[in-house]
This record gives sequence, C-alpha cells and structure tokens, in this order.
Amino acid sequence: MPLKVIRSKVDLAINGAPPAFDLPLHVGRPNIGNREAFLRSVGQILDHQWLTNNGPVVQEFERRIAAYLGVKHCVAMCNGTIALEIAIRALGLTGEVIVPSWTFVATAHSLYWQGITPVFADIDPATHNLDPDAVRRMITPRTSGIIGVHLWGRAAPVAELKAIADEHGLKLMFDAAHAFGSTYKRESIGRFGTCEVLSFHATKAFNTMEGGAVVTNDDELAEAMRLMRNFGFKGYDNVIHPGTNGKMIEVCAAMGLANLDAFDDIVAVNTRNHHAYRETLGDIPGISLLGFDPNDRNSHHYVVVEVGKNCAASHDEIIAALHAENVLARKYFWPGCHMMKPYRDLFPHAGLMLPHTTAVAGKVIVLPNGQGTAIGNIDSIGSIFRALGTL
Ligand code: T4K
Repeated sequence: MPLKVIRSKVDLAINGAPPAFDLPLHVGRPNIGNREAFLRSVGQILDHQWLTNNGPVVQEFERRIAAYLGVKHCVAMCNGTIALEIAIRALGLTGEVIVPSWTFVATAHSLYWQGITPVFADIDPATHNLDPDAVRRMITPRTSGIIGVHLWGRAAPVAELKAIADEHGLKLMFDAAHAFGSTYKRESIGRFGTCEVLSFHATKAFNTMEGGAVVTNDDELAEAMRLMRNFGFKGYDNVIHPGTNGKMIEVCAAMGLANLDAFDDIVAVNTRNHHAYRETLGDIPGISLLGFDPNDRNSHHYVVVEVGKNCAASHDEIIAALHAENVLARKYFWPGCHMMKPYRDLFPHAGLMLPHTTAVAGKVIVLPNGQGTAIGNIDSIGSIFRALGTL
C-alpha cells in the first residue's frame, strides 16, 4: 500500500519527500493462477520423470490452447522469440519482411538473426498498429512477407494487411505476443494470417514462466514446425529436417495450465484496474490513456499512457518522478527498433519514413497492472500524475 498521501508537488519524492511505495511496483509482475494445481502438477512431473521433449503436460497444454483459441494446431515452444524464428523459417520468408518499428525488438531480431532484413513501416498513431498505407510504401521486389504485430493486445488491421499480402503475393503472419485472449472483429486472435505467434513470458497476462507457441490452421506448416523445434527428428536417430531446440518443458506447460484456469480472473483484475486508471488520470491536461476497441476483447494487460505537448511535465520528467516514488513505469518500446544500434546501422535514415513511430515513442509510458496492482496503488499513481500536472 502507498506510504503517503500526495496532495501537491511538495509531497513528491523528486522534491525530497519519501517515496510513495517502499517496494518497487513493476510493470510485468507475473500473474500466478492456481498455485496448488501448479505445485501438484510439478510433483507429478517429478514422479513420472518426464521433464521435456513433448511430454504429456505439453501435449495437454497444446490441446487446451488450440481449443481455447479455436485453431487446429498449437505448437508450443520454449519462448516467443524462438517461436517467431521457427515460424519465419517454416513460412519460407526471405529477403525483406515488413514489420513495425514500434514493437519489442524480438520482432525485428527474429528476422535479422536469420539473415532477413526487417523493413520498418510506420504506424497509425491512434492504435499504435501498422498503417496499411505505410506498409504499401515499403514493398520492394525483395519483399517476401509482412509480420503484423497486435500491439498491446489490440488487433492489427488484419483485413487490410491480408488484402495487401494477397495483391502482392506476400506471406502474412502475426506477432501476437501481447494478444492472448484478444479478438479481432469478435473472432479470436490466433486464427489470422498463415500463423500467429504467442509469447507466454512471465511478464505477459498469461504466462508459462518462459514460453511461446505458433498457432495455425495449416497442417503442413504445423508438421514442419514440430520437426524444427526438435532438431528435425522424426523418431529415434532419424533427422529429416534442419532444426533447432525450441521445445517447451513440462513445468512451463504445467504453469500454463494452472494460469489458463485463472485467466478470466486475471483479465477481470486487469479490466478493473484499467477503469481505475482511466478514472484517476482522466482529467489531467495532456495525459491520455490509449483506448481499445470496445467491440473486441482484450486482456487489458498493458496500461499505455500518452503524454501530450500540453502536459505541464515532460515524458522524461514523469518517468523520473514515478521512479523516484518506486513506480517503475516503462517507456516500452522507446526509441523504436529502427533507433536501436543494429537497425540504426542498417538504415540510418529510417526515421524519415517513420514520423508517427517517432512521435509515439516520445510520449508513451506503460504503468503497472495485473494481480499485484491494487486499486489503492492506482489512486496513488494518479495523485503523482496530478501533482506533476501542477509543476
Ligand atoms: N514480440 C513482442 C511484441 C514482444 O513483446 C515479445 C516479448 C516478444 C515478441 C518475444 O517473446 P519472448 O521471447 O519474450 O517470449 C519483457 C519481456 O522479457 C518480453 O517477453 C516482452 N516481450 C517485453 C515486452 O517485456 P523486459 O526487458 O521489459 O523484461 P524485464 O526483465 O525488464 O521485466 C520487466 C519487469 O517485470 C521487471 O521490471 C520486473 C518484472 N518481473 C520480470 C520477471 C521476468 C518480475 O517481477 N518477475 C519476473 O519473473 O522485456
């Protein structure tokens, strides 16, 4: 619980007052579902002495995730990045692939790591997702595909990207790392493009500690990815495909099953918190909360604040003030992938084509959410923002 009441700027830690929280409030504190079920399952895993390599718990996890999302195949992996890499390879992407720069760097790395050039297209500043017109502008004879990202769990413009991909003969897949439980036009994310890639990292709304998956309705693709995640083995001593080690372990799948049972409760807490943030931040000049399409489902995991030019405090001043209070707000995904060294070296002038990405990167602050974030904490975070608004 907060340690103090903040009425004005003199009560702020940046002005010498004690911090609002004695322990850090993190963005990305893991949600932990049914602890007893998880521990029971870990006991059984140890008893059975089957720890990894497509064990029974991973197989059950895959069945449950596929059923939950309404897709034919869930290929569970050790993390979302390897899942992206394997999906990209199984899809046969080459040359250049269009992605947003406004995403976690793994989206770009999973291409570049495999000798494919990520080409950054700008976003729609209202949704933070790829702008289809910007995607069209980045197509060249070397383009083989598009990876849309459902950023913050909000669906990318699926229909528009599909139309572009079809028109130009490009492959289309989605990085759905943020979008477990989200919908697009009321249909579950996981069913779009040739495949979609999920992350179940500890910091996600739904986690398996570390983990990820590719979900798809394509039988051949699923079969190829199952081989690829296990060194290309088909049975003992028989390698029929190039591959890597992308396997999910049994304990991670057990965590996933325990969290799947609790997922509705997790979403309910996130949604409640989202409303509380909207309430407490609503009337502060220059501060706005990124909205979601009310017709679609979202886990409401990410609380994304934008600091406008008319705010009394700057983006950096607000971050510094929150950190001083022990609220470890994040600037995800500042400054954009195109500004990170490997990609800045590759395309020093990429920013010229990315004005909205640059503008959004300069104003986003992501705030804590999840089971560890109490309403009292949110009220206190709101009072920090209000005090800063009077700087
Ligand atoms: N595509 C997209 C769009 C993604 O966002 C991601 C991952 C991927 C692909 C790749 O999926 P994975 O390969 O990761 O499955 C975090 C996560 O590491 C990363 O999974 C995530 N996106 C990204 C948005 O956030 P960092 O660098 O912020 O992590 P870190 O270690 O700073 O953790 C965040 C906070 O969470 C910390 O302040 C403390 C807290 N925390 C973290 C962990 C791991 C805990 O309290 N307990 C924990 O166990 O990247």
